[in-house]
Amino acid sequence: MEKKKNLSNIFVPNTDNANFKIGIIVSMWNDAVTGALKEGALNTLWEAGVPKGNTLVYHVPGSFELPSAAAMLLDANEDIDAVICLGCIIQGETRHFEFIAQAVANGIAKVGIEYTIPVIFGVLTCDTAEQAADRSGGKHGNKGVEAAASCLQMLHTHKKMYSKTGEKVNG
Ligand code: DLZ
Repeated sequence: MEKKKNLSNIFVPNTDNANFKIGIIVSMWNDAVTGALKEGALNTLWEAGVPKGNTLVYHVPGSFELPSAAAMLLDANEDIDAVICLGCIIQGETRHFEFIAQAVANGIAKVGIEYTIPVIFGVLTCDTAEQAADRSGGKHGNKGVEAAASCLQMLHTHKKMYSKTGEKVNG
């Protein structure tokens, strides 16, 4: 049998997650794909012990709106510990793709730096709809699962930084 490359096979911290409150912003553009990303992200968080009541989902029209929605959410809710942004940008006939992808990547990075909390880039940038399907529960895994795993890893790293308990390396 062909060995499938599954990028979702990454470490998911599964202890001490019960107090995390996580916002998930989902773009409605290519909603079959982003719906699958959302499902992957939510199931990963819940299976890792984040209570269902601590995962708050919001929808926006397209990926371009993800960074501003993440900033709005953090502005409105001081108790949110992290935000996962989920979207799917597919190459079309015009230059929309490059402008949107660049703005979204830069915007999401900027929100994370400004608020100094994890703001995760769970946005597919694909040439074709098939590539997007392969990465939203298909043969290349589910980017939503990876986004949730990255979010939990970053939350634990953040916690260690703020409690000044980094790993000490002897040598
Ligand atoms: C306009 C547009 C286009 C052409 N393509 C996509 C896409 O592939 N993926 C996506 O998430 N959004 C797309 N959008 C919508 C923009 O992200 C945005 O919602 C609109 O330009 C309104 O600001």
